[in-house]
Parts: sequence; C-alpha cells; structure tokens
Amino acid sequence: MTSTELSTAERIREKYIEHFGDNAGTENFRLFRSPGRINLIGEHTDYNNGFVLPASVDKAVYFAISPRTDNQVVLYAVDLNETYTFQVDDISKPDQKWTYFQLGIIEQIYKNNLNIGGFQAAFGGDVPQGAGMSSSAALECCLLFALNEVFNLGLDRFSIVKMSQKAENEYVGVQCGIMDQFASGFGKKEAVIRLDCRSLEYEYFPFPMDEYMLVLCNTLVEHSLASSEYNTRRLECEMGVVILQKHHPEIKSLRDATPALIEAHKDEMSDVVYRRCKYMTEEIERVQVACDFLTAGDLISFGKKMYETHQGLQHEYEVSCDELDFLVDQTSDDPSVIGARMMGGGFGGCTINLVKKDAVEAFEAKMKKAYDDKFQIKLPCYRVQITDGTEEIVLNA
Ligand code: GAF
Repeated sequence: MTSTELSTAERIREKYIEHFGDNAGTENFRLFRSPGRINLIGEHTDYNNGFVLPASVDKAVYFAISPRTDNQVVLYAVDLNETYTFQVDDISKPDQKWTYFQLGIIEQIYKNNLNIGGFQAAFGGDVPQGAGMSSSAALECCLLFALNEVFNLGLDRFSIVKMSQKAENEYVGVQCGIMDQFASGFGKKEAVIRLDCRSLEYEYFPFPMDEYMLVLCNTLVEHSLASSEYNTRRLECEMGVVILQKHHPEIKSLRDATPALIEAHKDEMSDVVYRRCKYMTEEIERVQVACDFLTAGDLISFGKKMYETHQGLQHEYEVSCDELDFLVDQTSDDPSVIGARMMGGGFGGCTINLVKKDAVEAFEAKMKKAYDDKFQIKLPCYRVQITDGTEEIVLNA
C-alpha cells in the first residue's frame, strides 16, 4: 500500500472505533479496500459487449466492519458524518440516497438465496465523488467482498463483480456496464486490464510508468443529465443493432459489427444513431489496436488513440462537455503530453492525461491557470498509481 492508502485506511479504522465506542467489537473487526478506477481506452464499449482497458488506482473506498449478534445493520458514512440503521431484512428505500449502494448489495445477496446477519460498518475513502472514477462501484464491491468474508457466503470474485453491477442496475437504477466493478474487483498493480465485456475473459498488460505519469484533471463539473443521457446512449446503440439485424440476424450487439458495416447501412439510420454506431464500432477496434501498441512499447501511438477516442466522444457519441473539451484542447500543442481524453461516462468528471514525468509539475500549473482563467474554477489534478483490486487489509495495532 502507498502511504496515502495507509493513512486513509487508518482514518477509517479510527472513525469506526470512535463511532461505535464500547460496541466496536474490535475482536471481530475487519477492514477492506476497493479502489476507484481509470480507463485508458474503450469508453462506453462495455454495454455493447466490446473491449475496455481500465485499471484500479490508489484512490479507494474502505469498509471497517464487524458482525453483530442482533439483526440490525448500522452504516456510518464517515465522510458525510451520517448514520443509517435498519433491520437486515428491511431493504426498502430510505430518503438518504447514499444508502442505495449498500441496500442494493443486500438485495442481491437475497436474490442469490444467500443470507447474512446484522453488522455494523464505517466506510469512506478518497475516491472523488462525481469525478468519473467509479466511487459507487468501489462502494458496492467493497461491501459485498466484506460481507462475503464476514458471513462466509462462498462467492468468487466474478460473482462479486456481477452482483455489484446488478445492484447498480436494479436498485440504484443506472444501467451501467461491467467495467467499473470489474476494474475494482480484478485490478492489478502496475497493469491495465483488457476485458472482453462479452465473455469476461481478461488479460493484464503491464503499463510502463518509468517515463510517463497518469494525471487526472477534475473539471468538478457534474451534470445532472449524466445518468439519463447514459441510458439514452444505450438505447441508441440498441436501435442501431435492430437495423443491422434486418440484414444480419447473427448480430447481437455492436460488438459484432464493424465501421464498414455501419457505413453500408448508414442510409437506414437516423443521423444520431449512425454517429453513435460509428463511434462505437471504431472505439471497439481502437482498444485492440491500442493494446498492440502497448505490447510493442509504443506509448506515443497509444496516446494518439486516446485523442481519437476523445474526438469520437465529443462529436459522435456526444457525451463530453465544454470543460472536458477545453482541458483536452489545452494539451494538444504541449509536447509533454502524449495522450489525453475525457474519461468515464462523461458530461463532467475527469480527463486522463499521459504526461512526461519530468514535466508533470509544469503541466499541472499550466492546466490549473488556464482552467481558472476560463471557468473560474480551481482544477484538482491527481497523479494516480495503478494498484491492486479489492482486498482485505490488516493494519498493525
Ligand atoms: C460509467 C459506467 F458505469 C461504465 O459501465 C461505463 O459504461 C462507463 O461509464 C463508460 O465507459 O462509468
């Protein structure tokens, strides 16, 4: 663990003990960590059964947890300083929306005919909210991983990842793909994961960080449209599939199509559906090409693909926003940046930048000034390290 991870883990442990006091049950107490993620390339491809290239990073959610002898669940949200208490079998939706992730996980446990008893937990961490780094997937994976250990549910990592995604789809109501939960569950130090979102076959690619750093720039913009537009993009892709299926019934998702096929049926599609399908089929191919560059050690060509992704997301898939476009534009004539693009679902959140190590300070200073001048917003920048996925942590007393 990095020193920042260690101190965040210690903070959550301290908060747990402080909050639960005499009832802290420290003899049965355990601590778990689930990281947020970055995604190098392959955006919005997961729900089209395509490929993605995410990695888990050194910003994470931590759960300090112990079982109780009664049927109560006490959740203490450290960063909000709020508590929610309920009977373990009462998963009705309360007013506090922050509980939906945890309740969604408990619902999945029941749906899989598993059982848990009461427990108490303090949770929090340092994944920035609304930054497109998957704080919600980290929360879901962390709690389910923890409950699996504490109550011996016998789930493997694949089941944990899939049930976490379902909690988000079915309880929270966001029709997300599998990428975020998979990255949080299967992350590996210093490696990116090429995941086939159809078969869930995956391969780790070492990501060379000797010359370059991964820097995220957080627009601090969180558009309320994000989840409704996300669901709309899914529908638009499905509309494209329906058109293609008239000629090629074997096509089950855009993963099965190519850019050439989209061109061939362009006239049958509305302009919007055409552009969504064009971006999607190109992006799915781009991930494969980018992985070849990574294998060949050609980070410069890899970075060019990141710029191409941004162009597609901006003009064809239309999930970017002025602030993201501005930040990417700022890098275009900067020789210290070899790749940049918006990251995650879009409409706000972060850009991801591949920046020469010895120029990172100057890069951040330049970006902060430009962003402040343009939008009067102080730009947070994060230098991220690629770390292992969800795990139990044992701290020294
Ligand atoms: C969000 C979703 F949760 C992911 O499943 C993925 O679709 C991503 O947006 C876009 O690539 O993070």
